Amino acid sequence: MSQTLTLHHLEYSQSFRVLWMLEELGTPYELIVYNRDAKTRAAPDEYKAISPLGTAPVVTQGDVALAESSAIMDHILDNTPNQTLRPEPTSPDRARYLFWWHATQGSLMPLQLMNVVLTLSQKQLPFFMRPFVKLYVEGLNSLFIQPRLTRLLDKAEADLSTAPWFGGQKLSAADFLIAYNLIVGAERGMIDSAHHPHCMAWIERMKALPSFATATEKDGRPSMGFSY
Ligand SMILES: N[C@@H](CCC(=O)N[C@@H](CS)C(=O)NCC(=O)O)C(=O)O
Repeated sequence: MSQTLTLHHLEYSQSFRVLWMLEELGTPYELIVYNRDAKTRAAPDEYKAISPLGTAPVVTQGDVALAESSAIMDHILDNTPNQTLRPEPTSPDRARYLFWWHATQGSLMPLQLMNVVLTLSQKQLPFFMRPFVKLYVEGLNSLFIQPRLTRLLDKAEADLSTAPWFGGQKLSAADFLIAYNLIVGAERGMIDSAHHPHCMAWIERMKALPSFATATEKDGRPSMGFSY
């Protein structure tokens, strides 16, 4: 595709993944930054009008308007010659890369979202209902969410103890995809140095990339503070 790719970036959102990967690739693109609604923190109406799902990220290129982080990142990589952010199908790292590429959006993000939605929903309830709902939420957390999160984070720890990146020996698109989840997770206490030292060291390696500094500058915020 020869037309310019435009990233419509919603501040402090999952579109940071795309912004960060584009900065890492160093290929030309156009950037339009949108602020969240000051009151609701949702994407503004002008943003929702562009995105097929009303969510961030979205890119436009010619008459294509594409949503979904991982679809967008694959689309960008498909159109970037000589990039090295996906291990070749013949690479010994390929299976590991595919696992994290899909597990991030298919398993990790839904669990993190459920956690947030359940926590937030309790705050909306009338005071007298809270103790009952709290018990229900704790039950869901301990029966369903936490065991699955623990298995995933244990696997992340184990994998990062054998090779430095989620895609194996080389930095890959999987690192830029899962970075959002793990940085937010660290900010909210889901992972910490005592239990997940390899994940925390990987976050430091990611933040040391020059592309992190340029992407955060373009995002407009000096430090992280993402929301879903
Ligand atoms: N699975 C989607 C999730 C997109 C999503 O939920 N984005 C949030 C931002 S982090 C959003 O658009 N929130 C603003 C809103 O819903 O108004 C993706 O990876 O692109």
